Amino acid sequence: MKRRTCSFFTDSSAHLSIAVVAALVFVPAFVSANVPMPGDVTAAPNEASLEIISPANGDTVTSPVTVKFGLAGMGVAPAGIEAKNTGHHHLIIDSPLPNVQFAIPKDTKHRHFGGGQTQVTLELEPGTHTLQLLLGDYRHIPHEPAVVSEKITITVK
Ligand SMILES: [Cu+2]
Repeated sequence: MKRRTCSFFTDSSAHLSIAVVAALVFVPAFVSANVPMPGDVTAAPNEASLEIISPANGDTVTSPVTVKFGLAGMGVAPAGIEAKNTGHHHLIIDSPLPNVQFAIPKDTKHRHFGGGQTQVTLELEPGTHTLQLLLGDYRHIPHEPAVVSEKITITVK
């Protein structure tokens, strides 16, 4: 009797291990894609708008440059906080708009302001630079419709 129980347990653990290995192999691939499931997008009101208050498009500035973010029709909430009609700012520097179906990349060209900041002071090399704002939800995924500013070009002396 004891032996049968033991053998059943061993058999069941083996199956469990296979399930765990399968989960480890497949789940990270799914998570890294970070695509919201259908119906799981965060809605933004149609009247929401996002702009770079300063500098202005075409400005010539000196580094460091303070960039001020202007959001209307929605509120700012820190990353990780799910609240209706809110999001946090992302500044895209010298880079095209990322695919808005995915979580926004996080690197030197895609800066996240997950603390709810509404401006940043940047050190920029002399030359021309492009700046664009994109709002992300609590998971860093753009809203539907995406709340995005015009892309501006500035020159740093
Ligand atoms: Cu973010």
